[in-house]
Amino acid sequence: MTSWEDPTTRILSVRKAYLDALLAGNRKMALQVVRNAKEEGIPILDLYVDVFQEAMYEVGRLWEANVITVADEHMATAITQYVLSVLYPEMDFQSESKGRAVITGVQGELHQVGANMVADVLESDGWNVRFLGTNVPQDGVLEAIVDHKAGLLGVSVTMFFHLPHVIELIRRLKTEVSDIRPRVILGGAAFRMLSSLPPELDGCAVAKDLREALQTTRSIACAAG
Ligand code: B12
Repeated sequence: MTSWEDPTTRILSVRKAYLDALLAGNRKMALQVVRNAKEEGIPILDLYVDVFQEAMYEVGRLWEANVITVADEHMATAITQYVLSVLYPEMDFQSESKGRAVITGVQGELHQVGANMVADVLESDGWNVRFLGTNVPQDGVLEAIVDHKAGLLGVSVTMFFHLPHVIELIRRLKTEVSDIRPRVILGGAAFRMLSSLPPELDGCAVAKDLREALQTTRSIACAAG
């Protein structure tokens, strides 16, 4: 096998080409890189985690180091959101239903890309998903859970300083919503860094990335029958 055929080398070169397109502000090129990779048979999950997520983390490092501007970072996010929206209707959707889910970013949280990816991939895995976006007021999340009769609530938190909002949301879910008891899965950068959950979040599942999110939600769907 040449190094070009090695899947690890290949995904790294796709990531580099995608990142170059983001930094050049070239939407068409970003989409083309992804389309070529899909045609070569690179699984969508690998594209989401190993290309989009890792490229965005690199954008964050370059921004923090002042190598790129805040406008470059916004542009990279806009391009990634554009690419996600093009890929979404092209996904393979499982016909067998796993249940109903609400996915949201917590109140105050402006980071949306991770939650968006989780919503799309869970939907393609058979969940009937309502994706609320991010920075959703708690009342709105609770209403959406009741309205959608959700068996699963996924909450995304990037910034540590938003943890009190998720704690309050879960407290209100337990005390104010009586007839629906969705299982809760938490994710986002804040949970990637926490070594253990605060006691108020006992009973919630945590996923560090999309792969773990799929594994955990599949076992939740099995347990729910
Ligand atoms: C784009 C970006 C922004 C954009 C977001 C726009 C948007 N529409 O999303 C804007 C400009 C708004 C922004 C603002 C800020 N940002 Co910012 N941002 C980023 C950046 C570059 C990329 C984020 C991203 O898209 N990541 C890619 C996604 C796919 O990764 P992810 O969220 O981790 O998601 C994966 C998993 O965590 C998991 N997951 C995520 N959500 C969920 C949910 C569930 C239910 C599950 C199961 C799993 C799951 O699955 C995903 C896929 O595997 C990051 C860099 C980074 N390391 O992420 C900085 C970063 C997160 N931001 C940072 C900072 C400091 C800020 C600001 C405070 C800056 C400021 N001074 O204003 C504000 C805070 C805003 C707020 N109140 O929330 C820091 C945070 C450092 C820290 N931990 O303290 C980072 C790390 C940049 C850096 N290197 O310094 N940001």
